[in-house]
Amino acid sequence: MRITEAEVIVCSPGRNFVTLKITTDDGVSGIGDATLNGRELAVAGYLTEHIVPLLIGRDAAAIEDTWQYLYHGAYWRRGPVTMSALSAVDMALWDIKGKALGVPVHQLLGGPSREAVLVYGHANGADIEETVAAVGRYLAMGYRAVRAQTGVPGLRGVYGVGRGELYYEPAEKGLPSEERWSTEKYLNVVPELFRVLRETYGHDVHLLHDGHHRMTPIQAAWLGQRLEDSRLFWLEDATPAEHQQSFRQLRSHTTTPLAVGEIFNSVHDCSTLIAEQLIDYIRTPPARAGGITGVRKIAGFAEVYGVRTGFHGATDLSPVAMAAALQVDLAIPNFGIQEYMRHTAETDAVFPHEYTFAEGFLHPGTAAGLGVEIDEEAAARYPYERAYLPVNRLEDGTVHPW
Ligand code: CS2
Ligand code: MG
Repeated sequence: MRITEAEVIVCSPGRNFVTLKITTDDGVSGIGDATLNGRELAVAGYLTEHIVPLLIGRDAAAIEDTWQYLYHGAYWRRGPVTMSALSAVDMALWDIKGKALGVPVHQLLGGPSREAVLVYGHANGADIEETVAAVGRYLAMGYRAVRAQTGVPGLRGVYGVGRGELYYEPAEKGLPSEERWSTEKYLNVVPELFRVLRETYGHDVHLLHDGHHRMTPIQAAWLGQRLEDSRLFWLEDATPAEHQQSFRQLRSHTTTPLAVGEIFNSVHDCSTLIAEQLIDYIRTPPARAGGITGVRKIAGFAEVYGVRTGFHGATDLSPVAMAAALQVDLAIPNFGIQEYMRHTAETDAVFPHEYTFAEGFLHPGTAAGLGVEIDEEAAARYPYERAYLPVNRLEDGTVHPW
């Protein structure tokens, strides 16, 4: 089965997406998500100019060899642009293999290890009261796990708050907006938020929180200690993880479970975190790590150390990325949870898919391949418009992780 065509489709049904479609001489085609929020055309260009010429004529069935060829062949390996492009190629080839064999991809990964995939939603509000009410709405929708993010008195724009009830889209058309941040003001609020949430909803629901890379290790340790009685499912991105060793300090101070990895793109970014059991969940999804082939390397390594997965699944990962993640979620033994930020109706119309939500779980469906398609005519109705993620600054103007 030879690759005869590879097409990069850029569209913007409410937000920008980049999709790679690979077609073979048997007429079977597969798709992969290549969206990198705020840098979409960098990946589209990498694919079009440097990857597509290498794909034509290759054996579509040789997935691992293609992965190694594109990973090592670049020489300048790793990095979000390179690995987002490789991720799209890999997802598309697994999609083709599943379709050619007439089975959903998880059947090629050892078959199902569970019936369905536990997911978490995103509740947010301008203050504790609003956020507690929003969590209640998610529980009423059947979610068994909810992430809670609240506004902070004295701060205007805060990560994770105020982008709508079901959809949280941080990227904005035009030049980057600027936000102001104070970790001290943030730390005044978060322990109380989760105390009230536990008082209101008890301990039978999973609660999660995203620190979004903003605390120093010792600030994160302080917060982790004060969240222990609230028994979070996880505290995510508590401190910037480029410096993996900083998690030794954090881990030594708190038993609050830790998750990290949505901005990683290879097992090398998290090998210390996993091997020293400094984290409980690794978040690097198929869209970042080199597709299904890439995350299998990370998940297999993590299994040895008792670290579970919790793949990133925000709105800027398309339904194609979600479908690919669900195939892996269903099969691997050390699955933890799947993030599920819903997409808008216009996005879902461009990417019709099999997966469905029911009572707190996603069910990937039985379609062969990944279980998702792209409606190219619908996609053409939504032209790309450059958009950027916000830039964050401390109150004195110093740039700070967003
Ligand atoms: C967040 C994301 O979902 C999450 O955990 O970290 O919303 C993240 O901010 C976006 O994916 C960035 O594009
Ligand atoms: Mg996050």
